Amino acid sequence: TLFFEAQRCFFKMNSENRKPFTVLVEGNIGSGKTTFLEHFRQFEDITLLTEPVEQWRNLRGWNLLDLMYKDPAKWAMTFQSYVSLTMVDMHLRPTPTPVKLMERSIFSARYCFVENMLRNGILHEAEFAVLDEWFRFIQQHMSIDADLIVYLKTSPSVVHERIRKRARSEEQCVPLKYLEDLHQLHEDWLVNRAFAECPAPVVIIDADLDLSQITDEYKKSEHQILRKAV
Ligand code: DGT
Repeated sequence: TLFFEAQRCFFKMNSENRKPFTVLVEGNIGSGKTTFLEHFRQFEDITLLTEPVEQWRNLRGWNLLDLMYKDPAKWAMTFQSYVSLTMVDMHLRPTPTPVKLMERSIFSARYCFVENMLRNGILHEAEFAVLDEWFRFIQQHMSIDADLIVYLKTSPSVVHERIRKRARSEEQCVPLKYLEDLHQLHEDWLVNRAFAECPAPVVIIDADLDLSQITDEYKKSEHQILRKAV
């Protein structure tokens, strides 16, 4: 019995220490990341980490997302440092299942949003330097690896229209140019590989399709995600 007990403990330790197969769901604002994650709610053995945006809208009663959109020069640094914290929290969150799906990551925060804010002068170079040092430190010292990236690829004009329709109050002044810039940065990061770091293989999904057709598109990626769940 001692042998069996030891064996049981060994298996338990092993399954607790085993890292989940981690999938990052990426794409422009309004590309349907939340809908994609919700599609996988029907399957067992997957942990879904959705909507960090709700935390950004309510930190002890403060709506950081709104502050950032209303006065970016003043609030961008504060907003991005909180985004980094919520992302690290998701990356490190212990997961009881063999598969973990995350909406966005610390990588898109750095390579798309922070990069964009640096390029258009919203972040001072000194502020950027601090955020980038944090990013590098986190990369070196914390376990934030991913196994697969699902890139929900869209056209800026399509997401612009979706954002207008969903009417999230903070986003009413988001111009098409902003979505075009973010689109290009997603492409540079995930398709053109312009940044040193692309943390995992990328699956591209055509996310311009509307809701009635997109389920078929989502199904195409199911096997890549689910076969890891066994
Ligand atoms: P979905 O489900 O694809 O429609 O996704 P969304 O649009 O609900 O979620 P997301 O993360 O693309 O964007 C949420 C809002 O937060 C959006 O107004 C853009 C903003 N946002 C997200 N991440 C960052 C970031 O790292 N920096 C900045 N400045 N804004 C961000």
